[in-house]
Amino acid sequence: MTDDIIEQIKQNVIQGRMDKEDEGFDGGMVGQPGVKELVQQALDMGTDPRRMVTEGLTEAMSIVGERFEAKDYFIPDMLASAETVGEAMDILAPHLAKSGMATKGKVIMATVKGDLHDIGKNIVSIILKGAGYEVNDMGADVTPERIVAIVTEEKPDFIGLSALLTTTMMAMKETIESLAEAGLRDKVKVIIGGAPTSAEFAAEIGADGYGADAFQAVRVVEELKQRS
Ligand code: B12
Repeated sequence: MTDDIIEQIKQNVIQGRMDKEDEGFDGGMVGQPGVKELVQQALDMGTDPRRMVTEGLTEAMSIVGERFEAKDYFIPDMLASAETVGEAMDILAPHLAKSGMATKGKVIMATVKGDLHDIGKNIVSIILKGAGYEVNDMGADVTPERIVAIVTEEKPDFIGLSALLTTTMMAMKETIESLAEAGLRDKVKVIIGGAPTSAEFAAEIGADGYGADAFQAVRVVEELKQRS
């Protein structure tokens, strides 16, 4: 029974079905319970919320990631799945805290100073959250000073910086320099992303990693965790 409902949660995340009104990626699923209803039902049955996260949500998102890389899924499909995970995590969060499930790490996400593009950064935040990280999303146009302040206060494990403009990419370098000046550079790993950036640019400005998309963001964070 428990295995069944976890499998149903997984399949409905893959289908991007938030609730019973949704068609699903393959279509024709209106009327069947979606992720919201299934997660609530599973909690009512006493299912371990940790299993829902690891065997349901996380496994589903890695399949969505594979489909995205294979170009079977496009951004709206990936977003629909990611949003179901976000919703499920909101329902599960208080139960996870009670069950003592530690998050995999804390990530601060921000689009850098001068840049208002936040769609990609929002996707990365949702996918990292779905992968089990605690994410504090600071929004767009975030100055180096605000990043230094939040790192001092919240002591995150990672910072994810996003930039979509060639003119704002350099604010990433500025942010890293400000962290160094504040004596915080070795306290936090910095990963970057956004269309004009690259692994070479990351190395050039002294970032710890680069991700071309949200799933690579998860991969880079996991690799950096293993190394530290
Ligand atoms: C939507 C959009 C806007 C919207 C933004 C709305 C919003 N809330 O984000 C609005 C209309 C506000 C806008 C404004 C401008 N825009 Co605009 N915009 C775009 C557009 C069409 C799509 C960007 C997008 O959302 N892509 C989809 C997301 C999912 O992709 P993504 O951001 O790359 O994110 C993925 C990866 O890069 C990665 N990633 C992203 N961040 C991070 C972070 C980390 C840590 C990691 C690991 C990975 C990662 O993962 C994400 C998910 O897979 C692009 C063109 C394009 N086709 O890309 C132009 C574009 C980025 N814009 C451009 C420009 C010039 C502007 C303006 C200057 C226009 C103007 N003259 O006013 C302003 C600047 C405003 C500002 N100060 O920021 C140019 C940039 C050119 C350049 N090389 O600098 C582009 C490329 C259009 C063009 N071809 O000219 N824009």
